[in-house]
Amino acid sequence: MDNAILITGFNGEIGRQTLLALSKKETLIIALDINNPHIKYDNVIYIKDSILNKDVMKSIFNDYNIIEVYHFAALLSQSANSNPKSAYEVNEEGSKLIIQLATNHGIKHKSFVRIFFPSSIAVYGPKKLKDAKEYDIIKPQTIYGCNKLVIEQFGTQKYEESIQLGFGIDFRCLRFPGIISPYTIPSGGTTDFAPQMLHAAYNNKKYTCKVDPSTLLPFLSIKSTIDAILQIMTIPHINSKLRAFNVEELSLSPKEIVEELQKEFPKFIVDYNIDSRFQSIADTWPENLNCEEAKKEWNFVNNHSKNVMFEQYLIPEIKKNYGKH
Ligand code: AKB
Repeated sequence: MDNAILITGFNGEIGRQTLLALSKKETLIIALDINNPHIKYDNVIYIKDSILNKDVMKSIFNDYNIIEVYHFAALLSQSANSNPKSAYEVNEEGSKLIIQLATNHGIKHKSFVRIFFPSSIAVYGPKKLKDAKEYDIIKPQTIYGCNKLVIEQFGTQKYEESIQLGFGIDFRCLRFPGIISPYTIPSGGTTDFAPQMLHAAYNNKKYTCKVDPSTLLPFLSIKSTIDAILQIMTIPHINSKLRAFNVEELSLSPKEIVEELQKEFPKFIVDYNIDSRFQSIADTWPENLNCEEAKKEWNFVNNHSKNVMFEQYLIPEIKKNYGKH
């Protein structure tokens, strides 16, 4: 039986760049998404299906020796609010199924399957925290935040049971802030205005932002996101009971993002049409995250410079990316 890595939701903002990074490894990859791939890599077997298809998910674990799982398939915060039933099914039931199958697989093969789960700042609330720490009071105010918290806790519990047993899963999780990618334009999230503005600025398009210009939220570039995922998944042992770590680069408001973009794209125009469905969520998510635990437990390094994020990475990279098409 071949060793393989399973990745779900590989067409999304994070999934796509994670698959690119994983494709450079020698290991076979099983990549599952409800849509067809945009790019095909040689060492990847593509499956077009849903994580809710139990038979397909079971057969993946039966046919391959799954050693790592990167589980990105999910509905984001705004999509989850509009489709609570699907959010529950995909974000909770689907995630639990994968964690349970991975646990059974680890027990059967007397090993530990390492699982990466992307959690979110949506687990925080109800107040907008400054310097949010992992152990702060968490009362998510959205369906999406509740889904993420349930899976953080389910994965952590399965991890603890696995440690007792000596086999099962090694659950590792990051609480992601808004992610800014020069490669994809996301939709369905509350923090999507940041990457959407980057792409609008490059494409000479006016942008209407649904969040107040002064609202601060934490952000991470896609490059630092992938670096953090690979780093937490590579470290042999995380010597901590904490399984879900904060990661951020910068705390930014829409106004500050526009100012950074206008340095390079001076004609970029943004107006504001505050939408309560976005603002009410942004107001319960932290202003910034405390990343001390991540630094201590697995050497996370966060850059705090707008210059590094925008001038040295996002702007040159978006030019390169569109230049390719
Ligand atoms: C969203 O806005 O839904 C996500 C998130 C911060 O989890 N990007």
